[in-house]
Amino acid sequence: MKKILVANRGEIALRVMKTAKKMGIKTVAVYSVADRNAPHVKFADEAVCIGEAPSNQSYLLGDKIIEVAKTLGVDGIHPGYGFLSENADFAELAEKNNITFIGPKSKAIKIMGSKLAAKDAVKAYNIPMVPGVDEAITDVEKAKLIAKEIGFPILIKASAGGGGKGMRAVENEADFESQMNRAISEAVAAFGDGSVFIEKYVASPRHIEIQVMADSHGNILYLFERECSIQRRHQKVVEEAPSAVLTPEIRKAMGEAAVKVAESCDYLGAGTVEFLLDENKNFYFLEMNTRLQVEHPVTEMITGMDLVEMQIRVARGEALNIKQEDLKINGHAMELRVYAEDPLNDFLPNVGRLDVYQIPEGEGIRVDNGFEQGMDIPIYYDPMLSKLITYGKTREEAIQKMIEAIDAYHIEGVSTTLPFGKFVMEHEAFRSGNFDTHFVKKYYDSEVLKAQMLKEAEIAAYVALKQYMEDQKVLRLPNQL
Ligand code: MV4
Repeated sequence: MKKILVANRGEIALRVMKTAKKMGIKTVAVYSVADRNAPHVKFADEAVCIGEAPSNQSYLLGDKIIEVAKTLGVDGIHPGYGFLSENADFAELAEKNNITFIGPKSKAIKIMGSKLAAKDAVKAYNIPMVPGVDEAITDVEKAKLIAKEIGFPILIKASAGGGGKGMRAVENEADFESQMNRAISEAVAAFGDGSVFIEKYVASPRHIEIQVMADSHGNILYLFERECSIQRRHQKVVEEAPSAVLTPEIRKAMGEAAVKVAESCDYLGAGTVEFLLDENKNFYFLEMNTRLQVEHPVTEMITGMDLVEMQIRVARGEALNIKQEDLKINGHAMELRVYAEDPLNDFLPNVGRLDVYQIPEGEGIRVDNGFEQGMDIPIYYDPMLSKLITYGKTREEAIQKMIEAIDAYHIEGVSTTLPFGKFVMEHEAFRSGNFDTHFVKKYYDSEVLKAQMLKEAEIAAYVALKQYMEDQKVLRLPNQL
């Protein structure tokens, strides 16, 4: 593989290109007119404008991207996350044009893109799953009987949904039929597929996912877990590895289950198997994401592996050169997603110009960033500016480092989730490790954050004033002489 096109933008496009460069592989950026001056465009060896700012006129134009790749003699396409990364037709189109799609085969993308197909694929592999049904509901009365059997509350989920889209909780039998009908019509409207199924509602779960990596020679590794329970409306905000609550035994059992999920769909490359962990530490398979995930850096920090390098190697047919026994967890990593959103105003996107933009650096700090001082944040895409990742020997060290790094991250011009990240890092429930997916809903209060921020601003003003007065003494000296 001599030349890779990165079909993405922002921090992930840069992240992928850096590894390609390290491996001696040339890079091609594609970009929209809104990203003309973006860092990923400047970093690439070649760059081609593929259209207008809206994604559906640029980053989602699979045909156009393949045309660019062919014209420039590209032999591999890395899709990053989002956009075309889990589009089976795009993966297939690349392969049809003799361009390696750096990801799984389209068959695996298709299977895991449908929750019911995924359940069906893993059926023979003894993977723990939440009690429920494993086929689309066609008979509401029959479904109601099953719901009564497993006990309310239950969840109705759209097979084509994912990441929380197309989910509906039902508290009791009386609501069952109307909720079911609503769920079906919503699923038809959102996904063009009205297949829904039901599961027992796990009330206070943790979201724990396992990173897997598969080559084309039958080897599949698990690179341990990421804890992703700190999320807001299905948007992850803080991730960490390892999880504060997994025992070595549960970790091994989940890792081996994840490997079997990968096996069930003949997986290739980097993938993530999502599980729910209930209060009794029972785990249940939820879904598999067939892409490199946003939060992959925490796994890289604790394993010392470069996941993009591994993706490229297995995509070009190399066998994985390490065994499961070679992989060890080393230390602890934390990630905060830095969004241009206002935590004091219901996390409203707060796009504008980055008047000041200085990222922290130092030992144990990694920032996967896609922006520069002076840039405008385009309104057309996800408002994530960067990922702030910290590393320490222990969880406490990683948290402390994160607080320091947040303080050293200077952004003016837009509101960001940095203060929110600090709120999480300082919260007792987070520090103790005793939290679940309801953390933000349960504990976050913008008024509390506002008070904290005011207090900090006040202290900063006093410190500045004191310094000013000290400086005056020195400055006045010559006059007094
Ligand atoms: C669940 C659940 C409780 N019980 N399934 C949300 C995202 C999608 N991947 C699955 N999700 C859930 N499925 C059962 N049977 C609770 C959630 C859920 C959740 C999961 C992970 C992280 C955050 C979440 C927030 C709300 C609900």
